[in-house]
Amino acid sequence: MRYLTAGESHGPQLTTIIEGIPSQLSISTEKLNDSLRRRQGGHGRGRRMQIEKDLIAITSGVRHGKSLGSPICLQVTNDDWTHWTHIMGSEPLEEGMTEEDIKRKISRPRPGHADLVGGIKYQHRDLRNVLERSSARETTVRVAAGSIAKQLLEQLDIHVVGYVTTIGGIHADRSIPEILTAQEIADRANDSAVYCLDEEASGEMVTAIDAAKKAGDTIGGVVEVRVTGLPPGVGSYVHYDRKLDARLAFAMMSINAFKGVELGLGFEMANLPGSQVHDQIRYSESEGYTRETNRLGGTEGGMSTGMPIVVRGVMKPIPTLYKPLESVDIETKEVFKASIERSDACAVPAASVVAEHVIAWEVAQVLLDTFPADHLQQLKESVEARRTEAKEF
Ligand code: EPS
Repeated sequence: MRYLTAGESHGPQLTTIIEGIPSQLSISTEKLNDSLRRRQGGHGRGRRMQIEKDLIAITSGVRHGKSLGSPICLQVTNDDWTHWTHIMGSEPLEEGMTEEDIKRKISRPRPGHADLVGGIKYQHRDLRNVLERSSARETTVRVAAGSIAKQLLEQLDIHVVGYVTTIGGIHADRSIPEILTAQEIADRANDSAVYCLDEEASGEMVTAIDAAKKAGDTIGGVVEVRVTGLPPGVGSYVHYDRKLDARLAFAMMSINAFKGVELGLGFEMANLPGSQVHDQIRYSESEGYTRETNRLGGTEGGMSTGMPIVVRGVMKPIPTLYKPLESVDIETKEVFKASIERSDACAVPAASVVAEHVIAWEVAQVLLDTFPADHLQQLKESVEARRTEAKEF
């Protein structure tokens, strides 16, 4: 399984082409649009989200609601494009016009963004050419690809949910998701303005976002993704590039503005003895092998244990600040203080939706590496066989 995305933030549309989804999978446009809607939400989003209404168009690979096994193409229109047709059009400039005549040319790289290094790398003197693609707008179609993966996993009783655990130094009670089902977690996250399961912390997070916005600043946070129902042995201890935990870390770090990843107790493990880190093994006829605790976050030796996967990622505060930071103009080489027109004060809630979907994609991909299948029934049988083998082992 693989996918590629294309599209600029203020271009006509975003596209993804997905390859390797088994045939015979029911694909719901409603679920796809629901994922896109959730990604657009969350307290702290800026004005751009009032312009966009992200809706999916499926243009190949699905017929009468079912996957065909051929590449699936998903497209989302940028409504803002109508304001940018001249600035972002693909046609050559009109005769006599230069890049200088185009409005919104950027020569002032924003600290913390891809602007400066991307400009050097591709020799773009108009840094808009970098900004347009490095923008988190691209996560729209990554979520769409992940929604297809989620729909595949649901058919196998594997559920993936994402939510916020920290914003701007305010922490949710980490024990809450332990006692909830995947559906309960999803419902509770949806009820919160910041997709956080802890009601009290949610309120404080909203206040913190408002305070940051008022101060012209931005704040980051931590998101957590849980995967339940994954059978044991998905991934590999044999090859470094097939390790499930390594692949999850890659997926999480591939999200715009993410700077760190941990599984289970994560970095806290540095402070604890082995006896308080590893999970003791238990056996019962009804459940097979389980672990008494889940401090390792659901993987051992690069493979799923059968316990829930618990993976967290940290998002840095968005670097587009109303409060100016110093940078250097690439034309004049003069120091300037950047002042920005439009930004999100906090996109951590939206990032929890992105994280849920990129992790779902990665899990589906590693699952299909472990159990290759052309059609859904074949995959179902392999997964069920592994569950039985694990119990009878
Ligand atoms: C983004 C800047 C803002 C965000 C955008 C990501 O967009 P604009 O520059 O148009 O105001 O709203 O996020 C999205 C468009 C999105 O769909 O999430 C950036 O610079 O990364």
